[in-house]
Amino acid sequence: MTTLRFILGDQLSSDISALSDCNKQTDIVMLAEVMSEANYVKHHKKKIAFLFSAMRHFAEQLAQDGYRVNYVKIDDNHNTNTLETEINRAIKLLNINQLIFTEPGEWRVLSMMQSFQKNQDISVEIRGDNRFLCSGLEFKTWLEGKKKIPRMEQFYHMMRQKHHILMNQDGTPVGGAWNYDKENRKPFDKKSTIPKRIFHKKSAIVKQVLELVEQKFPNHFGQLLPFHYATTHQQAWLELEHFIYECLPYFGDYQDAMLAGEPYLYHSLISSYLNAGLLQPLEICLMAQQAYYDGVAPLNCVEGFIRQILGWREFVRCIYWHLMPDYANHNFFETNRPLPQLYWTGQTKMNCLSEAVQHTIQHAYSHHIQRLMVTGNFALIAGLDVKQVQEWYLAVYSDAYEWVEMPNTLGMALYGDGGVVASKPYASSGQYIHKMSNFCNNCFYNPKEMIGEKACPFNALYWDFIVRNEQKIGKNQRMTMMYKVWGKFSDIKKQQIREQANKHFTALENNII
Ligand code: FAD
Ligand code: DLZ
Ligand code: SF4
Repeated sequence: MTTLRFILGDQLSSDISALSDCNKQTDIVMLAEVMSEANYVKHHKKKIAFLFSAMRHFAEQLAQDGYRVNYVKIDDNHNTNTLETEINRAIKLLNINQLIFTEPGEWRVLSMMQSFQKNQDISVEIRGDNRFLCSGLEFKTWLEGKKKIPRMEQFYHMMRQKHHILMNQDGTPVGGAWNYDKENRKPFDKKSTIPKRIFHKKSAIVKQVLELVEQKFPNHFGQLLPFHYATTHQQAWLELEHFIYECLPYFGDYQDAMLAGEPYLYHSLISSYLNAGLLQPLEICLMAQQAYYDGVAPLNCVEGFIRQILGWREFVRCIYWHLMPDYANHNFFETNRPLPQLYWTGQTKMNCLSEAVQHTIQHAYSHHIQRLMVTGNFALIAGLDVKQVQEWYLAVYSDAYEWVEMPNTLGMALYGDGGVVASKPYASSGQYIHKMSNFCNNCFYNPKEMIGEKACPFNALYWDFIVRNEQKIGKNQRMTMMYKVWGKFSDIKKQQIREQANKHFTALENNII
């Protein structure tokens, strides 16, 4: 009996469940670079380069550790270029009769794994993903007796207790509160300097992969060079250390701030490494917690950071697996406006969108508040097609896999699930962006104007969104205030706003906004 242990491109952890109990003499560990994974959405060039480089480094490490590794490169002559056909080829070639997987991050890949169960000559085992801190079963048990899925905050309290993170001996949260978000909403005030980021020297593997990506994926979105991503566990760990000491002390304060030309501010940039398995969530939370106890970073920063990983990240994964496959078909606002060109080019007179998309083109990265309140907010209020928007987010960010992208895009940014993830739509006018960034200073539009050539499109589109969706969200208690404000506008003003919104829609269709 020969066992094949298949490791996906985002499963690059030596202690992953598919590798536990591996017999290094007889079992074969397989990784495969395939076109179908790079193309099912046209991933950013940097994302492909990062993953292929990290996969190759990981395979090299496994071989050094004594595993028998079958690695298929994207330019191997016999590569059939899908995961399924490559596994089938290996089954024949290597005489495989047992397949071991760790569950993947996407429903479609799980279906592919399950399809092998139809083959009676093969025994198939799909193991839970031990890199996450809350399993699907635990989540289901936690939901028992609850009328609907609770908000993330409640889940987060449970996770803090379970993992004893930032907890006192008596079961109360350290500092007396669970959440210090009120302290974490400052615009950037120039009082602190923004740390430089570390750049990693390119290994021979990285250099080779960069050439390959340029050659094989010339039409994919985004800039490949310069390329400074970490591609090994050691390098990812350096990134984490750099963040903890240089950025975490300010992370909370400026978590929601946005600044022109500064894609990173004090964010950790670890999501790509964490999601691919180069870092583990618990080690990150423990390191951040230690930084608080050592006086390196204040509680509001440390708690805010830990909440993103122990709370949001785990929560959205549980939501994804709990509600799929139906979840993918939600479209609460029934939107269908095509995704405009500016999402791919960054060419628009709206400086905030131009900045956020430029960051994305250059780095396959944009920090959370830009994803939520700039590109996400605009997609929401302009009523962009939820599928096209999700496809965009999945393709352009180097940390994007469906389990995390979908609940964030469909659920949080677009309110497309009708309120499972978010308690109200994250819709806002230009005022929010004006307050939290300096983007408006260099914009063709004026955030204070509602009507006219220079009126910020976020303003009229915001009100248009509110009005056209009254049936669906008018009764949401967190929205009633906005409906009262709208009700106080004169009829003429209401009409002007809606006409202005229509002008923005026309400009959007003609790519001249
Ligand atoms: P930091 O701001 O430093 O946060 C620390 C870590 O917390 C992140 O590395 C990440 O692992 C975790 N985290 C923070 N917020 C979230 C969240 N809402 N959901 C899950 N984890 C979170 N994150 C992804 O990893 N992949 C995605 O495809 C993705 N798509 C998103 C789409 C939209 C529309 C929005 C609004 C958010 C999305 N996020 C996604 C969440 C978040 O924006 C990114 O995790 C974050 O920007 C990554 O940068 P960072 O590592 O510097 O994060
Ligand atoms: C994203 C990605 C890309 C671009 N390429 C590969 C690949 O060639 N081989 C592979 O095993 N995985 C790749 N991935 C990651 C998968 O798409 C990911 O495992 C699934 O989306 C499930 O999360
Ligand atoms: Fe964005 Fe409006 Fe500000 Fe321009 S004025 S940067 S469009 S919020």
